[in-house]
Amino acid sequence: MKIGIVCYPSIGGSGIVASELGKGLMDRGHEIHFFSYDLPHRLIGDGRLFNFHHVDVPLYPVFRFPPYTLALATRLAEVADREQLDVIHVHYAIPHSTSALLAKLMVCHYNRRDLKIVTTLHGTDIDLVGWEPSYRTIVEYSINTSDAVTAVSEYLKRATLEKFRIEREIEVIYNPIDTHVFRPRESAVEEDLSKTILHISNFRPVKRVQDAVKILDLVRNCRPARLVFLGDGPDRTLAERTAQQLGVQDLVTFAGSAQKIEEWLRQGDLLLSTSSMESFGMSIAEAMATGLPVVAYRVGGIPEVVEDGVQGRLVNEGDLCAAARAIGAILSDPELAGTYGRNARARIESKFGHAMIAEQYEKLYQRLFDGKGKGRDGSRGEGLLCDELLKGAPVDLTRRPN
Ligand code: GMT
Repeated sequence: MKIGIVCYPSIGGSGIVASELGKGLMDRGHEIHFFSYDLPHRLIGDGRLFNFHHVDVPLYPVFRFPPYTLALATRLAEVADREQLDVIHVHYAIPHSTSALLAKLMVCHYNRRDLKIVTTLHGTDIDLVGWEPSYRTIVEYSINTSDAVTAVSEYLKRATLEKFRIEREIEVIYNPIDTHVFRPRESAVEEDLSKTILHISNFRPVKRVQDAVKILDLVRNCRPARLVFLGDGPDRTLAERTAQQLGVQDLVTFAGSAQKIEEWLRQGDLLLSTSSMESFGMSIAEAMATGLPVVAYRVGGIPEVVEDGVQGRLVNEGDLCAAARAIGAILSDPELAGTYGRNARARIESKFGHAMIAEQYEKLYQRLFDGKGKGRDGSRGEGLLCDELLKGAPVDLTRRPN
C-alpha cells in the first residue's frame, strides 16, 4: 500500500510512534510518505528508503498565526493525488486530522477518489489541548469524519468517549517498540554500588519532574543512587532549583535530548516516571524493552503497560515515600531487579513489538478497502465515502452535554 504518515517532528511520544510505525510498515513492504514541518528525529540517519514531504508555511505580515493546518492540507492533497496514496494516517488529532479531512474533501471534489483517513489519538490531543473550548468542536468533527480512529490505550479510548460525542468506533492499538534497538545490555557491567535512576521526559508540568528529585533525595538516605534526566523542556529549571534546594545537585545529571536514548537506557538500573498523566508512556515501554524495572505513578494508561509487582511497582500519584521505598527495595535486591527486568523485556516482546503492531495497523488499513470489516456497507469496507461526509445526524453545536 501507499501510506502517508503525518506527525510532529519534535521529540515526543506521538512523533516517535509515527516514525516507528512507518519503519515497521516499510519493513513489511509498504511505500511510506512522511509529512511534517521537519524531519522527525527518529528518522534521522535511518537507512530505509522513505519519502519525506516538508510542509512549508509561508509567512505574511497579516498572519499573526501562520495557517499550518491549511499548508498541511494542501500538501497532503497534492501528494496524495500525485502519488496515488491509499491512506493518510495522522498522529495527534490537532490539527492533523482536520488537515487530512480537508485533503480528503479536495481529492474527492476534484478527482472523485476516496482517500482513507486514519486518526490515532495520543493523549494530550484529547484530554488537554483538544478539550480547550476553542478546539473541542473541530476535534470532535475531525474524529467523527475519519474513516478509522485508534487510541493508544483503553484508558484513552474511555477518556475520549466520556469527553466527546463520538459517532465512530475507536479501536485500541498499543504503541510499537523496536525491540532490536531497545534491547538489554549484552555483558554484565562492573557492579557499581551507586545505582542510576533514569527519568525521560519533555519537562512539561504533567511530568512532575520536581517529584523525581525529591524521590532521589529520599532514596539516597538509604542507599547510594544518582538521577539522570534525559530530555529537555520548560520545567528543567524547576528540577535544577529543587536539586539545589535539597542539596542533591551533585547527584543529578541533566543529559539533554540524547539522540541515542537506547544507549543511556543500557547504562541505567531503573526507570522512574513521575507523570501525573500518560495515556501510554512510550519511554517507560522503551526502558522495559531494555530490561529495566520501572517505578511509576498509577495513572492513565500506565497500568496497561506495567503490571504492578511484575515488571516494577506502581504507586499513587504524588506518594513520594512509596516511590522511594519501591526504588530502594528494587535497587537493594539484584535478584528482584533482575526478575522485574526480564519480565519487562518479555512483556514488551509479547505485546508491543513493532512488527506485531505494524501488522495490526496493516489489517486496519486493509479493512478500509476489502469490506471484511464492520463498515456500514460490507461490499466496500469501512469508512465514509466522500458524499457521506456531508450527512451527519443533527447536533446543536452551541450546547455540550458536559
Ligand atoms: O505527553 C507528551 O510528552 C508527548 C505526547 C505526544 O503526543 O507526543 O505523548 C502522548 O503520546 C505518547 C505516544 O502515544 C504517549 O506515550 C504519552 O503517554 C502521551 N502523553 C500523555 O498522555 C501526557
